[in-house]
Amino acid sequence: MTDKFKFYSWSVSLYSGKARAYLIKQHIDFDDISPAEPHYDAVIRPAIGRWIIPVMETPNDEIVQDGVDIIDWFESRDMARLPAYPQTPRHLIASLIMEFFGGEGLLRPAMHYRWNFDEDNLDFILQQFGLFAMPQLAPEERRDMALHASGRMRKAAVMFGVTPDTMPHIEAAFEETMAEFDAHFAAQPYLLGGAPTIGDYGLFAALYAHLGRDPHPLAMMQNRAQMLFRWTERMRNPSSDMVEFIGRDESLLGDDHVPETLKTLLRRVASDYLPEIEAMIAMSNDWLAENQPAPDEVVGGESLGRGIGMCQFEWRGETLSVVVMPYRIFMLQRIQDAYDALDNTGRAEVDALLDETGLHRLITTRCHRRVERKNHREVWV
Ligand SMILES: N[C@@H](CCC(=O)N[C@@H](CS)C(=O)NCC(=O)O)C(=O)O
Repeated sequence: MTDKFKFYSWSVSLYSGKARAYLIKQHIDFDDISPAEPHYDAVIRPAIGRWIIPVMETPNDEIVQDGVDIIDWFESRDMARLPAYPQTPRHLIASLIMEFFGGEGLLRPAMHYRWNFDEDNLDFILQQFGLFAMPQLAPEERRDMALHASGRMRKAAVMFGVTPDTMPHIEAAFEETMAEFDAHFAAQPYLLGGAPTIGDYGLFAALYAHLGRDPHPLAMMQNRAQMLFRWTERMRNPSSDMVEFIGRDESLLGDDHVPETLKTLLRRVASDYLPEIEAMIAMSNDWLAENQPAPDEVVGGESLGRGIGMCQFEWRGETLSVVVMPYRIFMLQRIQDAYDALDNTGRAEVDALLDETGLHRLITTRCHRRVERKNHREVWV
């Protein structure tokens, strides 16, 4: 028995970064533990029914899977030093939108910049994957196994819409996005002022493990988006780490204010992610009508698949074909639920923000069935 939380994770893992940044910022006493530890296969994996990270084990041996569930475990117990969910309407909705964008919407550039720049990245990636997955093996054996395992992840990049035709667009869009983040973090330490919120944690998923840590995109960020790079550093620091913002404290911007630089980022979500969300929901609704999953049926079935098919949408003059993953319905619901829970005044304020940034369809584009998390899995309700 220990008082520490155990955090099963890898530094190379996109979703581990989201929950780890939260634990660090809340000053939670935890240890990072590799899923290569025998306890993972003996206890954790049977309990959650699949191999996945991050997983948290509490001092009372409770097992919590999924970045959202780990964060909400602390939030629902009032254990947060800096609450992740803002109390004011515009801040709450903007922050949840950025959480969704960071964990799901930025996966295309995250996969592209990890897997398609072998000259700069491959030695580092294989060394790191081997090191974390198989620390007990000799370095050269680790590399061979990591190389073998990497084939599946390269294929996943294609499933997210990374193809020779789309690559130039993914790169152009990410360069623009990086500049927009850089402008925001030149003016604000975090998304909403002096403290991180759920949007920061979600963004940290893609913007750290892949885009702010793999050699090629890291060099891009360090050379061209230094204030974004500073934010990735800040998000790993238990202090507020905002030395360059003289006189700021750990409070959010007053009056529910959404700065122009954040509105620009919301417009980016509208241009670069909303078309995919609409296509994903349309496909999911068709799929639901045809397949009629029973209530509580595990999404993806017993095969443990995360996708239910592919959808197509237009973006920058290309037709993209991407996997439809119901976890994203769960993430979209979080925004829609928060919106539905607002009073009339709050809703009107949020409506104005969404209209101004082209994001109103994020609220009106709804799946006919809900996706919830139950027994560490996503299920159809
Ligand atoms: N929604 C999950 C996603 C976790 C996830 O996809 N983790 C990746 C590593 S970043 C993983 O474990 N992949 C294993 C696999 O797909 O087999 C969360 O937020 O925890």
